[in-house]
Amino acid sequence: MKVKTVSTKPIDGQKPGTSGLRARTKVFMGTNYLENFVQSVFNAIGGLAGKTLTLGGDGRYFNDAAIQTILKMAAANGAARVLVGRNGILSTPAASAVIRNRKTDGGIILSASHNPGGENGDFGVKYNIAAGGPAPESVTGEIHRRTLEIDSYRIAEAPDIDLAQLGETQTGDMTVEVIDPVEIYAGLMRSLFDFDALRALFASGFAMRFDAMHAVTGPYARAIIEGELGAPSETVVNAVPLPDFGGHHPDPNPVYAHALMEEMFSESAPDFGAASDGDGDRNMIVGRNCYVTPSDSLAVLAANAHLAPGYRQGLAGVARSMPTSRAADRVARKLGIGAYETPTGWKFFGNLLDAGMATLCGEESAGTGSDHVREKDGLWAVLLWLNILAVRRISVARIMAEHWAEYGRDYYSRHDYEGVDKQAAEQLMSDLRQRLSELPGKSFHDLTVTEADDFAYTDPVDGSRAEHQGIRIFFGETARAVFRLSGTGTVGATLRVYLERFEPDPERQNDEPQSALAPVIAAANEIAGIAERLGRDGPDVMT
Ligand code: VG1
Ligand code: CO
Repeated sequence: MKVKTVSTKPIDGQKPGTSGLRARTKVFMGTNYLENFVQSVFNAIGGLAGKTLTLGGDGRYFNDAAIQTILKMAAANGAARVLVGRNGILSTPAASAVIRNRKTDGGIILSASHNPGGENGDFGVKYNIAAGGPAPESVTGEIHRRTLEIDSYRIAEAPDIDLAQLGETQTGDMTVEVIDPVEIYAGLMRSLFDFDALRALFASGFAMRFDAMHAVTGPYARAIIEGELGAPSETVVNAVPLPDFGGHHPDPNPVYAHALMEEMFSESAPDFGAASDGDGDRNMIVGRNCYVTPSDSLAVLAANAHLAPGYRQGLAGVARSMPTSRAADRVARKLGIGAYETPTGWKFFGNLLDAGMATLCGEESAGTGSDHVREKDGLWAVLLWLNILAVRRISVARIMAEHWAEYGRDYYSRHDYEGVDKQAAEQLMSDLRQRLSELPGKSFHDLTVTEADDFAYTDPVDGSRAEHQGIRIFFGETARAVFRLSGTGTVGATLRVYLERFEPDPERQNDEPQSALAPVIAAANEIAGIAERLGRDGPDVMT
């Protein structure tokens, strides 16, 4: 095998964000862009000599070419073995499962997740560590440092590998093992859930719609929900992954998964609906006439997880990202288990899961997961819901009503201002930061600020610290507004405003969230001066 050392220069902006490096697909396809970043990853982890890697992606445009490049670079950098999903496909949770099950030294996942794909969409690269989860800040920081000093990369001059055939081939001294993308993952799901009970549920006529949004979960959902659990063949829709996700935004929320929402709120709605995102780590849960917010979903799963075999022993603790509503904390308190609040992004859950401090984790952005892998896992969340429904045999709406009656309801919404001027957004945040100490005691739209801070987190396991993780404004015990800038966008900036209010009274738990939150929304807008500073009348997306 001939190895080429190619001279290169650092490229601006190769700083991993909330979840890996993301950029426009055309930027990734530009000269040395992918190669620089991948070589920087290899450099940051002390080289690849003798190591094994897991490799796969969500199938978006450029996935296949990028995989061939990375294989050649891995061979040139001395890797011993790379496990690749057939046709280059691995969902993010499946990649995590493969890293753990086959004990590879780490993995590379190609995805920009919920961002649109295609030649004019986005592409991304994430590096996961041997525990199976996203690289922690110490590693992503080192990767970034390496991108700033890179002067060459190594690549093998070798033919492309046929990734359509399962089995092993050699590239020089490196073995490429093409694996079934579903098998290890499906085995893990079988070990956690009562598949017999799920089969009985579907056999009883329980109807479900799963919208794979033309993204990577299609093949997984088909194999498990239709194949193993016997759901009718029309259960999974948009099941064939497309390089541009059919031109859609593969983000499972009521705005982008509106077709599913319409069906679930129609006369002929099935019992249960779900959707997942580009790389299969997010989930949306919706019952007949009943949308479940991700924050509520985490709380319901925590309260009911013991009904599934994999969690029969109970939970060690529940962790949520800071902007996620405090509904899960109420369940943890009742169960007498730990509740943790981490910065946004799955990488912050890894230590809690490794240390056995948390069993379930979740984010308001539709990510839920457990210690079975080290990523959020869309299909897992759907199967856990199904297992709970199979045991309780009541509707999703009934589950929610009972949950709120017991714990109270946390009205919740996130307002996104997308593609706004970066400078204006950064200025808005820094001005807010400056004013934090003067806010308490002031009133806005009948709400009085009691506390305001810039969220910082000290990891309880390794003591590492993350600062400036979002501005929290508390209005007493019950209401809160949070402001942060997105770390996954590729154009301009996205301001996220997270709004919540607790309602303990069952008589008042049936309002429409935007109206129930109206005072918090008005106060948040006024405090930050959103309209004047960003020149926007309202958010682009409300979830
Ligand atoms: C968003 C979400 C965050 C999630 C991240 C990656 O980040 O808010 O909760 O972990 O996406 O999800 P940000 O920085 O844009 O708010 V995924 O499914 O895109 O890997
Ligand atoms: Co995702």
